[in-house]
Amino acid sequence: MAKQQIVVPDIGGAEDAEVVELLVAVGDQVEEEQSLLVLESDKASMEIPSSTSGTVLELLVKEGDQLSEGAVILVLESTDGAGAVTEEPVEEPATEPAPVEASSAQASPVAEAPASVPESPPVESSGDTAAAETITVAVPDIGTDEAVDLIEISLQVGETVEEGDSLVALESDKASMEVPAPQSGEIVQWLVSEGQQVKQGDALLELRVTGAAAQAVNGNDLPAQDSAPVQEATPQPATPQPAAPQPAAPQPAAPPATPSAKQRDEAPAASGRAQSTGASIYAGPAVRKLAREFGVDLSQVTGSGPRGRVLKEDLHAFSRKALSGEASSGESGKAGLPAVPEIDFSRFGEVEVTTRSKLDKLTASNMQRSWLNVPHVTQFDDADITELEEFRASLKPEAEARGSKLTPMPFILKACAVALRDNPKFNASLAAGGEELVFKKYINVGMAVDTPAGLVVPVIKDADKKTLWELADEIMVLATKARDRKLQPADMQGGCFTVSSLGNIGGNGFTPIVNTPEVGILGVSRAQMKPVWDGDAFQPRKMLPLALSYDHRVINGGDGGRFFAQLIGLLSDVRRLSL
Ligand code: CAO
Repeated sequence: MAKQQIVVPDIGGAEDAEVVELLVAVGDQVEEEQSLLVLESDKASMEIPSSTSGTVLELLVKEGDQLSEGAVILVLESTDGAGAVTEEPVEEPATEPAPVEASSAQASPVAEAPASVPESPPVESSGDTAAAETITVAVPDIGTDEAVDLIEISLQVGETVEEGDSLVALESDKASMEVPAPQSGEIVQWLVSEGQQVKQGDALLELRVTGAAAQAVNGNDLPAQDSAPVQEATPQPATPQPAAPQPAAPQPAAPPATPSAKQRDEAPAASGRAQSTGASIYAGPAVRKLAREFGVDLSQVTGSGPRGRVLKEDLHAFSRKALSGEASSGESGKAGLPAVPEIDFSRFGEVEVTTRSKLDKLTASNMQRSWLNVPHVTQFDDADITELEEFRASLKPEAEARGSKLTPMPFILKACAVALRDNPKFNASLAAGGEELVFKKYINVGMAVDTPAGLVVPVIKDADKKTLWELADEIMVLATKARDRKLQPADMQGGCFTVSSLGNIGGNGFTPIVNTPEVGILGVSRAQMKPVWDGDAFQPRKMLPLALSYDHRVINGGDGGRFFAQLIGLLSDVRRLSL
């Protein structure tokens, strides 16, 4: 066992990167390559992996601290026999940082990164370091000879850049990377435009470098344009670099790649502190920096760029909306909910995109409204419908003679109506912002019907007053009207409670969503013969799985239990339905 200090490795020259998340605590056992913390600089978020395995003895940093290369993060009691015994900061980091990645493969549009980071080409002084000089910056070695998309130009003509500032973002099928400025200077002219495809060696822009920074370049085999020297920049891949042990070696002249352009890290919240929601963002450093300055949580912004990339315009539009008091953009980002990132599924295989029907969209929005507004509780139980089924079978000839179809549904509707009558809270709705309860003196039961066009819920009015035959006929009429799209709005209004039956389809159970402003819904699954213990022996009984969901703002567990017990009792002994 040996104590070993773990330090911040080479993080691409980033100074004072902020500790946005600690991933380990004192006493934790960590493995080699396990991430210890997340650092965020202006350009990147990156996870810092452990260079060895061991137990965390001391944690020397906290969230919010600002760290640079070489800073001691923690002391490990190393379990790696080969690990050096040292109390000193290690000379060379054993691993390179890995950028923060999306938690799911789908969330990350980046599959893999170039295997290695090319160094900048050697640069030579022009000899006259005080003079301004224009150089042409070209696409550096990007790990492929293929053309890649130029998806973002970060600056405009006339703007000045510091060495290392992002100039453009490039994207191939496999990776996304930013091309940083090889030197400080002023943008003279862009030689490319967004959306264009470029390859290694293509001229990107002319940059006027001044003073001591002005340097001519040779040795890169790139044709000079307009007699300006051409300089390759070092690309900054957006994806993890291989975290392999590095021998002690002098640092390259130019900053090594830092993870950036297309990484998906956590956006800073309005408080300026990164959120740990796991929401992943697709945005370049320039946009991230701007978001930080605006105090905008990037996870709330819907990207309109290629593959959902958040653009500066998106950020401006978001800020305008926020200032005017509107909710954040994106359906799923409303009411402060973290937005679900849009995924380009076609990257994983063939897809077909269709427009959703109005009914589908309406159902979706009703479901979401109910789900978000109603504190749901769902209880489960089985009703013994052996006798109900015998009774139903005995009525089959009569049903056929009447031109009727007697499924379990009319019995279930009737049992619900009786239980609603005896448990009036289930037949109520909240009103006046939750200050009042409206008890309905009518008992109308909705019935979910699955149609090719979507889900509809016609309502059987005064279900308590109708006979089983009347209910059976009305079920048939309403289900047929629903499937033929003949239902009128009035057919679907005035419900007090809903029954959703998947009995003809299958399943052991499901958790139905309350059809608010109703407060209860019954989910019916497929009845099955089961062995049931009667005290002396197992008996074959037909058991009907039921799920009762209710709005816990109105219905307490006791209310739910009583309603359910009565319902189960009624279905188990249908003679009681007539009482
Ligand atoms: N267990 C076993 N068998 C069942 C059953 C159950 N719980 N419920 C119905 N069945 C049987 C019926 O008895 C019938 O068989 P027989 O013809 O041999 O008697 C067969 O399944 C077909 O029934 P059905 O679907 O025609 O009639 P229904 O009265 O049971 O249901 C309706 C009518 C309109 C509710 C139904 O057709 C339907 O659309 N269900 C889907 C509802 C839905 O989508 N819910 C989910 C909403 S949330 O997404």
